Amino acid sequence: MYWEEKIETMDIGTLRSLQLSRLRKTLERAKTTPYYKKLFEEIGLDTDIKSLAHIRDIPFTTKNDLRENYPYGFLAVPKEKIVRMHSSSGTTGRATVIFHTREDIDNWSNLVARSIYMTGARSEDVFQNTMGYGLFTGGLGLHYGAEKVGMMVIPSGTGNSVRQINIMRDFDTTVIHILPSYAFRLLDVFESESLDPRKDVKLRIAFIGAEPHSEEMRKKIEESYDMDAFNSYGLSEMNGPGVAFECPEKKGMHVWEDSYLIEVINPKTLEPMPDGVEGELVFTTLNRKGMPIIRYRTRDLASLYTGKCPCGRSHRRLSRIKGRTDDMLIVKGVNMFPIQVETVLMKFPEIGRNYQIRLETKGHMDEIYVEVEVLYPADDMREYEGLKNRIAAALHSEILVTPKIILHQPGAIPRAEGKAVRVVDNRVKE
Ligand code: DLL
Repeated sequence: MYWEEKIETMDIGTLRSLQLSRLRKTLERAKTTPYYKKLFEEIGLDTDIKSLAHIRDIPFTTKNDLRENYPYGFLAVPKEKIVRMHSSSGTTGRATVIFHTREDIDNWSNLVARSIYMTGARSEDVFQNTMGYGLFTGGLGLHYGAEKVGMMVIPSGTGNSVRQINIMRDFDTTVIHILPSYAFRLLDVFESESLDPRKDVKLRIAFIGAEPHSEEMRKKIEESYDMDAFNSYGLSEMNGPGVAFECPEKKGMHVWEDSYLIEVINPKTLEPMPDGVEGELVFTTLNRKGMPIIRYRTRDLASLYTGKCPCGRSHRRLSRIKGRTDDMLIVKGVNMFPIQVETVLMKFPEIGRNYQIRLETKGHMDEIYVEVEVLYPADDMREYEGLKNRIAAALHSEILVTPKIILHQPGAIPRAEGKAVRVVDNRVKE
């Protein structure tokens, strides 16, 4: 049931001591990097810290710090010790790059294997990895972990949906790694091939993650394919996937606290938030040799669950990610997150598999449009007038502004190659 029972079920006291000793080593290693050497000298840091709380004496590391010290300013080992580079999927500004030693790759793969094993996937399974291979960590990250578990790995990569389905059928794929938005898109392709994903393929487990998605979306994916879907969270700066993963209880994702120190802060005041209260996630690597990162501000918003998990693992659980601080939209003075729109949309069975939020300036006012595909084509979209009003009313009670709903035929809204683009902001910036 456990990949590493001793670590996964370690009592909290022992886990905290392990974290402290690993944190000290991390600070020692960080001291050798150009960036932290300078920082630690400036703040006069004694790396032999006495408690985990002392980490708060160290300033946060931001994406901007990584960018300004691009490419090698965070390296803690000579370059010849590095065996792999990955990069974040950020679309704005200079990419951030992350370097790994052989040991780092081994430790990361082990965390991914631990996560995979936790969901019930085993060496008998056939694993199809539909995530991008390359600089993105979703492909290679899961690949190495799945090989460690001993599954037969099919590195199908992204795109070519008909071939993806053929592979599933020819090789009896049982476990799949897939973006939640792509799991939806693939349903259209099953339909156009006159195939039923519940009957014509043998999928039993999916790892879904890398982008925000609602509980309602998970449920739809599970029902449509008749499989269990597990939420998987990670970010390139913390290796990639394998930072936090759901167990079969599906009530939060266990953060692997032997390898990451997690803090939740108020993104405005930067004060620590207690367990159970939503805030920005901040991570410190505890086991990375090539490129330690301390107190990295993720901009992701979530909370930590308190209380024991019935699965027996002691590592704290993370709630679903609500979005990034920079995903928050302020429309007509009201704050909202795209995921709130998704949660409402998913409750309408007539709604199809893609949606987009578009913001425009009309006069001096913000206007919000929610573009939605219907599930079944209509000869005349006017048939759906009633639906439009019902969606607008349901959205109003969730986000407190009334959006204009635009309904489209199935497949009409453009689809992104990788992670879904849920918001198009065309507002005039003053
Ligand atoms: O997306 C790593 C990953 C790959 C995770 C495959 C899971 C599966 P980046 O490209 O650096 O790394 O993007 C990281 O994606 O800060 C979140 O904003 C978002 N994200 C990742 N997983 C989830 C999730 C990978 N389960 C950024 N739910 C993160 C919501 C997620 N958002």
